[in-house]
Amino acid sequence: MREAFKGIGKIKFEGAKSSNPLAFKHYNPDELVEGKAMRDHLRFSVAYWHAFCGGGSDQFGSATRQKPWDDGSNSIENAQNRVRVAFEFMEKLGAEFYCFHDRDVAPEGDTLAESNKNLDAVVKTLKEEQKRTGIKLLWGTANLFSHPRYANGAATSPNADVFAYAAAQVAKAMEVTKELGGQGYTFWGGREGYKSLLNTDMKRELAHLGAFLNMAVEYKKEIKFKGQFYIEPKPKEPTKHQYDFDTGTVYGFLKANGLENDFKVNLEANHATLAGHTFQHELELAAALGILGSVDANRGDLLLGWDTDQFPTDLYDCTMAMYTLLNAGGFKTGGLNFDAKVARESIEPVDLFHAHIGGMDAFARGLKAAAKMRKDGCFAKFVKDRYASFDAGLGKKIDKGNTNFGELQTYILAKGNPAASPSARVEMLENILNEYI
Ligand code: XUL
Ligand code: CO
Repeated sequence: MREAFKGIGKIKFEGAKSSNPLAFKHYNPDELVEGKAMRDHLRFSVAYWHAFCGGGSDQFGSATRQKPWDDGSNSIENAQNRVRVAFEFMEKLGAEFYCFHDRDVAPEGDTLAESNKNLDAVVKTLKEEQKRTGIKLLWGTANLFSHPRYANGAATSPNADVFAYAAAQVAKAMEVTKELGGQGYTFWGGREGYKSLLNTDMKRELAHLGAFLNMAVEYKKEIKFKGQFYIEPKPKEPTKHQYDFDTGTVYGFLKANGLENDFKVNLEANHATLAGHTFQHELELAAALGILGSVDANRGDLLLGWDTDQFPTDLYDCTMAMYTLLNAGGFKTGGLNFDAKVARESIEPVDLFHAHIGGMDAFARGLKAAAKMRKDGCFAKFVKDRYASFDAGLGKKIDKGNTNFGELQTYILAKGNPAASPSARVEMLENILNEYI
């Protein structure tokens, strides 16, 4: 096959002093941080849909991106060729994982049987390229939101036949994910939500979603797929309200449906901010609940209220994300998947490199800063001291669940008013954080 990214070689680590825009300044894959190679901490993944399918169109204008390798057709040959281009890109970039939706990699046919056949043909090429390069599948997923049949949802569609179609599509997507050695499988509830409550039976839709995911767990066992299941929360867009609103909502839903041991969350930075949270908030809560799985690495725009999926470059965000991740023990099956797209104005193939290099360097800096914060331990010590009253005496009994309202009443009536808590030192801590960035 002809080289698609001509003139661009393997992206190398050249260090902070380099002025080469096509080199890493901070991401040095073999460098050890806390005794582990950066590549194994960060587990970078390329999102197939944005990187190789998206053309840069938006609601006001058509595609702008130059993709000289793409003949614009819906043929299997073009899809297979796109796979080879993708692996050339990932190999040159040094990304070790990728993620895809079924309909990104292979064209949708007129029937499900035809779509499955198309998928099988492209999976064959994906398998060959994985073997050739050693690049692995972080997770696979099914696109249950683009086709008009899913306009009213998939697992929460009011049409039982659409529910069945979605189940069959997910079953096939799980099978190919297994075939490709995928380490996970993601459920993003594309249109699982509503536009209007005037036409929606919410109780019934939530029950259907629970049933759908329970059947997916059953099928996973049936086909012996060992990957991790993820739910990707998002509060809105395309629907007004999406049922997988945020980590807290997803956890409640999993518990209510007996699924809390079968799923973790795949957290996306831009989805967190759409939900009115910081990215770190979502990571911290997921870690506290034991469901932190994987990350869709991107960022939103403070001035735009939708899912802009920009490449992550905010050093505070990347540092705080890595701080929470390291404190939680790091990724097991998950990774940092760049669910991000180049700007509509960034039209040349080389821009895909600039975008990913920037994201990888930003997270590498975040990782190093977070490791230093952990080594110095000043934030951890502050937090530990702040809760010291729970380490002994009555506080310890509260922590262990060994007391009751009666005892607490007697205790505090005898003791009198609590002493004022020491200063929370918000500004001092923020100033210290700045020293690490
Ligand atoms: C949409 C989104 C998806 C999921 C996979 O906002 O993030 O691309 O990551 O379906
Ligand atoms: Co995503």
